Amino acid sequence: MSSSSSQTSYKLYYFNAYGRAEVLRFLFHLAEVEYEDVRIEFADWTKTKQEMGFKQVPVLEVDGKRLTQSLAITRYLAREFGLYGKDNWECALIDSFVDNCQEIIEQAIVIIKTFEPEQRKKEIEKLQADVPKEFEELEKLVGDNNYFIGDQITVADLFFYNTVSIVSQFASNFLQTCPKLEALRSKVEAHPRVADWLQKRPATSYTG
Ligand SMILES: N[C@@H](CCC(=O)N[C@@H](CS)C(=O)NCC(=O)O)C(=O)O
Repeated sequence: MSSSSSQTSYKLYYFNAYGRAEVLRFLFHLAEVEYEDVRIEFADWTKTKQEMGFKQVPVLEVDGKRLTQSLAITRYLAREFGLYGKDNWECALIDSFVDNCQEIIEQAIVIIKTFEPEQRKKEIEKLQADVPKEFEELEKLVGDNNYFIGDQITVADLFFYNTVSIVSQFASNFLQTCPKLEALRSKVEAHPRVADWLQKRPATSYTG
């Protein structure tokens, strides 16, 4: 963990939703680092949007400096909190795993953004047909370690767990042919700090 983490002031801006910010909240909770979890109400967004970099969230403020892009923020916090790999190769393996998960998430986001009922139904069917194959590819990346890398939980495990949660809104049984991933999902969920956040986190009506 960075020696400066305990004095650093963090402010995370996102909607009152899980979506692209929840993995960041998991990271803070695992590292036991305090932050201000600013949850913007959708009704206030038109005004608040103007104050956000690239007019989007999540945005992370670190001692008053702002960072955009959820994956950049994810990696920054993982590095700060010691939840990344121990060398460049492990970090690259984690990046690859996370980026593959992100591609799956993007398919779910298409559904979240599609309001026309027929089109939405088609997008859901597409996701249900495609994601099991994509998880089977991810399964091949998981070795025989306790977690994705070694014996310690990292951002890869948290990101994967969050991906499964997002996809579960639209599909079920998609890990049926992926025993290693299913075991990883259960292990992450049973991690004491993850379990604690799952129990404590505010419920949101909008999970995407
Ligand atoms: N590539 C960006 C995408 C950010 C993004 O699409 N944010 C959405 C919420 S998930 C947003 O701000 N939507 C409101 C808007 O664009 O007005 C990232 O990963 O941070």
